[in-house]
Amino acid sequence: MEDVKDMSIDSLLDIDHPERYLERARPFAELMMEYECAMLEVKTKLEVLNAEMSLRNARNPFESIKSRLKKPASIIEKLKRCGYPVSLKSIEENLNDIAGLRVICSFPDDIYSLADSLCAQDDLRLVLKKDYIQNPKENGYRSLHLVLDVPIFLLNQKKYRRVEVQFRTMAMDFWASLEHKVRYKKNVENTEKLNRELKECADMIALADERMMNIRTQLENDNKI
Ligand code: 0O2
Repeated sequence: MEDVKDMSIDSLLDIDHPERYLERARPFAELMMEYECAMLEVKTKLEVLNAEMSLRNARNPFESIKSRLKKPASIIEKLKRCGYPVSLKSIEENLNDIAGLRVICSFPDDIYSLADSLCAQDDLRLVLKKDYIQNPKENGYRSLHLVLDVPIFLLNQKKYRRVEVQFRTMAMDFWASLEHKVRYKKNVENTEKLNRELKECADMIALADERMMNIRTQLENDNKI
């Protein structure tokens, strides 16, 4: 019998036989549960770092964490768009961002402190690091992305599941939300002009982030005992 993990999702959706569909949907639900557990593990790790760093430095290294599991429709759309088979095995092998965390920091240096501390944890495996802060995208997008393989301990086994963590300052996040809206809005007039303006805003934001960080550093130095 064909392994459910190798079956295409179209053939899993056997609408004439709902009982078979429910049976086959279980492995998908299990896979999503595992991604969710991995996401929770990383979220907890970040909260632990937040607790320790805020005690040491008398301020929080991040303002908030958002988490999301990619929706089934987006998963299928991405697999198809990238030319990958639409199956559970293909999700595991080809997609890095089923489980995603977004960590919003006040200052750029906190991003690197948090990311370095996270990567130094010996149970995590760093799969990929994309530094769009040092190397912004052409459109001005800035964030630090980590892809981590995270161990999860289930009833009878240990597995690794992948989690993407995006670190941004509040200002970078503000920019990315607006840029995302512009990109996905239909019937936008003069896109070129908007993109140029967005790029200028991204550069201003990067400068403002840097200057705010310098002010904070000066305050900290002035108040050192
Ligand atoms: P959503 O809804 O945010 O999840 P990959 O993710 O590996 O398929 P890629 O493009 O190499 O492909 O990944 P990359 O560059 O690490 O970017 C993935 C995610 O970063 C995107 O996810 C966005 O969340 C964010 N991102 C990357 N570039 C931009 C950008 O130019 N503008 C904005 N606003 N966000 C960006 P998704 O899947 O697009 O969407």
